[in-house]
Amino acid sequence: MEANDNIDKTSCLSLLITSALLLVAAAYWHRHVIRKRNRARWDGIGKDIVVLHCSTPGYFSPSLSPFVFKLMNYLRLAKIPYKLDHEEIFGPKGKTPWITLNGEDISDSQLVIETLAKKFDKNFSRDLSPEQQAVARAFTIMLDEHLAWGLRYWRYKLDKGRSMQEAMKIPFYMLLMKPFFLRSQQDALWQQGMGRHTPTEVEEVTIKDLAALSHYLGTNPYLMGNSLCEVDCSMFAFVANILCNYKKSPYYSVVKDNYSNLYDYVQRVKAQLWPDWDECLESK
Ligand SMILES: N[C@@H](CCC(=O)N[C@@H](CS)C(=O)NCC(=O)O)C(=O)O
Repeated sequence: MEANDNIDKTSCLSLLITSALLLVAAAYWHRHVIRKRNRARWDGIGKDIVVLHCSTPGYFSPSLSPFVFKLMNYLRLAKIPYKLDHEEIFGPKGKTPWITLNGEDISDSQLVIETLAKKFDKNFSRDLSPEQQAVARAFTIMLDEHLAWGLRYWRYKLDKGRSMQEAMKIPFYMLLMKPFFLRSQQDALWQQGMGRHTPTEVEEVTIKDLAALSHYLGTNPYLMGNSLCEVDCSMFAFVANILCNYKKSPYYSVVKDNYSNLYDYVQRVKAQLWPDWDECLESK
C-alpha cells in the first residue's frame, strides 16, 4: 500500500515537472515567434525611418518617460521620420527608449541622438562656441542624470506611482505587478544614491536644478540662445513632464509660479515641435 502511494507521488511530481517545463518551452517559443514577426515588421518599415520603441502615450503628454520624450523632440527637431512601436518597450540594454534603424538596434536616448546627428548630418549645437557646447553638455547631464532621479524619487517613492497611474493607460496585468515595479524603482533610487536622502533634501536639490535652468535661460527663447538645439530636447522633456504629469508634486508650482520663464519656455517649444500635440495623446 505504502509502495503504491510512493509510486503515485513520484509520477505526480514528474507530471508536474514535465508540464512546467513544457509551459516554459512554449512561452519561449511563443516569444521567439513574436520577436521574429516584430523584427520582420520593423525591417520592412522603410529605409531611414526610425522605429522608436517606447511605452504608449499618456493622457497629458506624448510620453511619461522623459527619455522617450527627449528623443521624440529630437526626431521632430531634425525632421527625421519615425514610427512608434509599443510592443517591445525595453531594448537590448533593458531600458526604454531604443530604436531600430535600417535593421540596426541602438539604445539610450543620448547615444541615439548622437548617432542620428552624425548619420543625418543634423547637429544643432554645431554653431555653439566650445564654451557653450560645454555648458549645454553639463546641463544635459544635470537633466538626465540628476533632475531625473529627483523626479523619480517623487514619482515612485513619495507618490507611489499614483499620479503615473492616473496619467496613462496601464494594462490590468501590469497593475498586478505594480508593487514589484515600485520596489525595483526604489532599489534603483537607493543604488544610485538619491534614495538615501530625506524627502526635504531631495526636494531642495531638485529645485536647485530647476533654478539653474531658469536662471541660465533668463529672457532667451531657448536655453543656449536664439535657436533650439539638442539640450532643449532634454530640457523641454523634463519641464513639460513636470507640468503635465507632476501636478501634485512641489515641482509643478515651482515651475508655474517661481520660474515662470520655464513655463513660457514649455509653451514656446511645444508650439514649435508639437503642433499636433493633442493628436499624440492617449484618449481617455
Ligand atoms: N540613459 C537612458 C535612461 C533611460 C531610462 O532610464 N529609461 C527608464 C524609463 S524613463 C527605464 O527604462 N526604466 C526601466 C528600468 O530602469 O528598469 C536613456 O537616456 O535612454
